Amino acid sequence: MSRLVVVSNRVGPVKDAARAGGLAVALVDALKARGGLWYGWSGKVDERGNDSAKIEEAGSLTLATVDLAPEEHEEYYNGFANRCLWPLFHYRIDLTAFDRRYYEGYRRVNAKFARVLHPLLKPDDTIWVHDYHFLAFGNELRHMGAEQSIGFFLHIPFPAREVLAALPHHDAMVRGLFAYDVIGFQTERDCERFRDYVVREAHGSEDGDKLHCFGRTVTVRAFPIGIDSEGFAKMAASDKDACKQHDKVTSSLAGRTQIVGVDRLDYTKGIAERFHAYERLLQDYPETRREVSYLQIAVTSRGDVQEYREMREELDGLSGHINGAYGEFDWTPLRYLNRPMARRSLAGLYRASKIGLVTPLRDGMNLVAKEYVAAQDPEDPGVLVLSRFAGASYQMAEAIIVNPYDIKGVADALQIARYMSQQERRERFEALMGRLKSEDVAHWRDDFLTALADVAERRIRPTVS
Ligand code: ADQ
Repeated sequence: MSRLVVVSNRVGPVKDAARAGGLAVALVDALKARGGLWYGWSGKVDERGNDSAKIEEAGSLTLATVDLAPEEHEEYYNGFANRCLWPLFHYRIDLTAFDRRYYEGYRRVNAKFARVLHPLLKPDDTIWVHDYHFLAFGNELRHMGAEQSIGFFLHIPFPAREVLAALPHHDAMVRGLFAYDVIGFQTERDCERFRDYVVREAHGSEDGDKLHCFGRTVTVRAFPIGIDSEGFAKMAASDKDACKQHDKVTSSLAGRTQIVGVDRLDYTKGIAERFHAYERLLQDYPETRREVSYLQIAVTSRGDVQEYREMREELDGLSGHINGAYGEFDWTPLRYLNRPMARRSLAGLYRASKIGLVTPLRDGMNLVAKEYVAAQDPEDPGVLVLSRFAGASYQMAEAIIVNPYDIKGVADALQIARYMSQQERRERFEALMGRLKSEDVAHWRDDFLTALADVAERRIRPTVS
């Protein structure tokens, strides 16, 4: 088997991946079994922004990282990746910064990452590049003469053609993507949008799961990312810390129904809309007061970006308002905590919560929805209320599917979840869990790497644009 080289913006943390969000969680799970090289940014900003990799061993993995110079961090990471691509790909054109300086910085940093990795590569390596930070990376690597198989997986949604066309360099960006051999998306919908762009905007053609354009051919397919479902279920049921957390939460609830939300603090996650929906539940169904308790855990991310600071202020205000208006001396309707939790404790918390509320406005997949279900007690499972705009909704039809913009609809769904019979909860859980097990993170990894290996066997070496 050839060596696997994974390229992603952040490398690790191998031990506490949850702090770094969904992508790190998935990659640690995927890489641990196979070993290989994991390459990306060190997370450090250094005046000199070094141009060579720091190599470390971490169990079966080798980690290779580079630092960024302050202006690289500002233009590539804060700028183009997080203030342009992230909002645009999540349909927030209103929050998108179209700054040419950011784009230039992004191109330069993609080229730098390629330049530093190139001498570390072996001829038969398989390279798997991740996410919107590296749209241009494969093309840069090809320019340096790399002939290895290179696959790309996008963790966030691919936007509709008209939305993408708002990006001044959309054509160069899509052309660059054709340097990859396989392009993977989270859902079939994302593939459809990509195909639509390539065929209608770039005048390419399709042939099954192949797309021809710019004189090249790529395989385009959906590979819905999963979690280590069995491992997570086992942890929730029997890990010492998970059980401790479960018991602590259960006793503090004194028989109330807990609704739980767990997110990175991000405007795509729809947390403000969720707070409004909860308030609507308390308003429209007064009997829920004192009977429910909503716990929202939101770990701060991208604190340097203005929009994120503003959102934090808005959420602080809303949570204060709800508790001020509805709270009692002995009942706090909403507990809102800005901190990371250990994965084990999170598993126990999910299991102690009768309703999982996952209502992003847009999300590539959303792993919290999957973790919540995997953590449930099969005999007496909780109910997942899930946004139709999370990629996960296409695999999780047995959740209560909601439109997160429809505040009243979400409040009603919470009420339906509260009264759902045990029999129905079990039936829904069994269907969901069955699919979570067969479409887990190992399946995602193997499926993608098999597709890449298939292409490699038949491939004519790519040329550069
Ligand atoms: P994220 O946007 O980070 O991921 P998500 O898929 O929900 O979103 O993953 C978040 C991860 O971080 C989960 O594993 C969760 O348990 C963990 N987490 C969140 N808050 C936490 C907290 N307070 N404490 C501890 N852990 C916390 C991106 C895309 C998603 C896609 C993933 C994977 O935006 O759409 O599902 O990558 O592809």
